[in-house]
Amino acid sequence: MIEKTSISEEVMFLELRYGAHNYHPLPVVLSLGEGVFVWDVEGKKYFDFLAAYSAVNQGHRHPKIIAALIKQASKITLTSRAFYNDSLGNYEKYITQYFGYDKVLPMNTGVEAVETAVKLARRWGYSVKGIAENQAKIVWVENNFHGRTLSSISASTDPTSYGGFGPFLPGYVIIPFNDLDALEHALIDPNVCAFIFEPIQGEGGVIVPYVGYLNGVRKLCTRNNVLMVADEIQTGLGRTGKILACDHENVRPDILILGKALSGGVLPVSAVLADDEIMLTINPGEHGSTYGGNPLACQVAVAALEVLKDEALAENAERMGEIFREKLKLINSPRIAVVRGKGLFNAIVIKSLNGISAWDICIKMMENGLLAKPTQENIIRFAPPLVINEEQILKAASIVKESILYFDAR
Ligand code: IF1
Repeated sequence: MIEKTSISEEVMFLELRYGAHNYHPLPVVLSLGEGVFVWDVEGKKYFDFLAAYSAVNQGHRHPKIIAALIKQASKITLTSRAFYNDSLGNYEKYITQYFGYDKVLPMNTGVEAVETAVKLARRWGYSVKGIAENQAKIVWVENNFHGRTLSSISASTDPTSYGGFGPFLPGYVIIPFNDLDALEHALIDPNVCAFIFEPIQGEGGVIVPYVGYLNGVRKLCTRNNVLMVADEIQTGLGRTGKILACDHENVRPDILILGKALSGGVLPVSAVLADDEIMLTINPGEHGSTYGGNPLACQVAVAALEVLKDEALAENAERMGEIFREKLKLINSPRIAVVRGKGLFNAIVIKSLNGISAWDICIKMMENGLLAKPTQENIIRFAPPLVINEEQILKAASIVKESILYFDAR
């Protein structure tokens, strides 16, 4: 008798057979999401503790965001920037006043926004700082993640990201993260136009810099006439307990990069914010994108930003994150090397004992109803939607505890 495969197995086979093998997903097939929960095709319910890598901060299918999507989808979705549309100007006014910048350049994916920031920084370097043509340098930090395009992987120190894709973009200098001496030394070079970094390193394993680092970066960039560029694609929009991770030290980057939760997980929306001295160095026809600033994205982004503020999601992330870390630190297991994070951007570093890996623990958590995924082999990142409440965070913490202690008991 032929074993009837489950729906999940059939779906996973389709991806194996017909899709590129550029991911190794957890063996779960999702088909429904609401708030902090997702359901698989067999109807099993899970806590979503990845939130699509912080793109679903407002929770799956937030009603206000979906309503904005449906309303605009019934009018017009895409005009291109060859013409004006009646959503972009209002969105530009709203987001620039929300974050306190003169202007915004709308893009789609996070990496496109990073590319835009690189081009803006170089252009500013040439036309304002006076760097000689094609001599501009950009300083990045080790263990960064800024996306998968050649210009972003040219900054990567992770062979999994850059291996086999060379040659790489010139003019990049890479220094250690969380090291102001290294930054001070790197910025002496008058050809440096920008320092681009994540205020907390996500893919690097939720690496939180020491208090004062962001302030130090701000001072060194100002002193050396170098643009401070914060990639807040993952750390921004409430994730770390403030609207921006830079807000923890009241530091204002010269260029702010946003993405992911800017659309609440509904469609790709990213943005680069800067003041006129930087933004107006790019002239008509010198940069753009087919979908950048489309009316659907504009309406969804306004709703997504309103939800963050109206529901005080950054403040909730602060409170729920405290509770979550406290519970994780109480788990008495030799497998837990470190618990760290800020707001609802947290991770545990796993010690691999008797051959049990972070992946094995994620599989056990999946069986127990919580989805999270390892990064850097031995680190499990926990990043639920910011709408999570105390009852849910306590339940999730108990699932993490039960799943880790399961292996200690064997
Ligand atoms: C994948 C990682 C996270 C980002 C920061 C730019 C981008 C990202 C700080 C590019 C995107 C995503 C990409 C996705 C998985 C996820 C990820 F594991 F890859 F590293 F979140 F940590 N800056 N991160 O985190 O934005 O172009 O993807 O919209 O590539 O597997 P994007």
